[in-house]
Amino acid sequence: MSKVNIIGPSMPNIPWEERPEGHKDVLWRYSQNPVIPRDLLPNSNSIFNSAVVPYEDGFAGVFRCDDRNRYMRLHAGFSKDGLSWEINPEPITFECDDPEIGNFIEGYDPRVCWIEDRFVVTWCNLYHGPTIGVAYTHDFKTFHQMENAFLPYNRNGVMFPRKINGNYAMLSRPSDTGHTPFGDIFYSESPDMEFWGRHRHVMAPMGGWQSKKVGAGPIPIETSEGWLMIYHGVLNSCNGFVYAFGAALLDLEQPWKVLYRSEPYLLQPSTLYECVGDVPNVAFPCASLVDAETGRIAIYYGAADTVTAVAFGYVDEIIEFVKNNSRVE
Ligand code: BMA
Repeated sequence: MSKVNIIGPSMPNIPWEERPEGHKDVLWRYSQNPVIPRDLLPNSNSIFNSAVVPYEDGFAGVFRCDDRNRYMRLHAGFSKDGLSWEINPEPITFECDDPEIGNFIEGYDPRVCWIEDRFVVTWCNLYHGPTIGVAYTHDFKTFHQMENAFLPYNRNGVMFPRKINGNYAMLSRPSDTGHTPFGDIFYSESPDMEFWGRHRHVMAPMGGWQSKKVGAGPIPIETSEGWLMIYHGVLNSCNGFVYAFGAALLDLEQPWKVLYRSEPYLLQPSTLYECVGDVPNVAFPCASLVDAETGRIAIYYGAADTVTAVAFGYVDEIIEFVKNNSRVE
C-alpha cells in the first residue's frame, strides 16, 4: 500500500521485478534491459526516448524509431505485458486539417498523456526548427494532429494529465537550432490546447549532473505531496553531454513553484547499454507507468540514443529521496 496518496488508476498488471537483494539505490534496472533492441524493426537504426501508457488490457505507446536513413520517425506499438513490444513497421501518418502543419519533416522524443477522454501525444516536431507537435488518438491507429504548441525553438513538451485552474497545462524547454547548451523548464496554459500562454518559469539548471540544462520527462504524477516530475539533467563533460535523471515535487495548483528538488541524481548512465551506443552516456526518461495502489513505478528511458530500457521503484521512496536530498534555488 502506498503511503502517499497517488491520484491515478490501479495497475495490477504493471511490469515489475522485485528490488535485487542488497540493492541500495532508489531505482533498480530491469534485469532483462534493454526491453526494446535497436533493430526490432526491419528498418530501424535505433528505438529509444519513447512513451508508453496503459491501453485496453495491456499497453500501447508511441516510439521514436530512427530509420536507417537516420530520419527520426514516430511509430505506434502495443504490448500485453509492457516489456515485450510489437511496433508497427510503418511510421504514424497524422491526420491534419492544415497541410502546412501536418507535413512536418521529422518527429522525436514523444510523450503520451491520458487526459479527459483521449491520449494526447506531444513530441519534438521539426517545423523550421524544433518545436512541440500536438496530436490526439483514441486507439493508436488514427492520430489527429493539432497546431504546434509553440514557436520554434522548443523541446520536451510534457502535458499535465488534468486541467489546472481550468486550463490545459504543459511543461516545455525553449531551446535553439542545435544541441542547445542551455535549457530551463517552463510551464504554459491553454484553454483549448491550441493557444498557449501564461508562461511561467519552473526551474533552471543547478550544479553537477544538472548543470547544463534540464527538461521534463514522463507525464507528471499527481500525489498528495505535489506533482512528482521526473526530469533529465545534463552535465557537460570534457567528452560531451551526459544525460542523467532526477525528480522534483511541484505545487499542485501552481506547478511553476518547485517544492523539493533532488540534488543528487536518481539514475546516471552506468551500464554498457547506457554508456555505449549512438550517443554515449544518455539515460533519457519519457514515460512511466504507476500503480496507484502499491506505488510501484516503471520508468521507461532511452539508453545511449539507441535502445529502450526500464527502471523500477516506488513513488513513496522517490518522494522521500527528493525531500531528504532537496535543494531548491
Ligand atoms: C537531446 C535530444 C534527445 C537525445 C539527447 C542526447 O538534445 O535530441 O533526443 O536523447 O539529446 O543525444
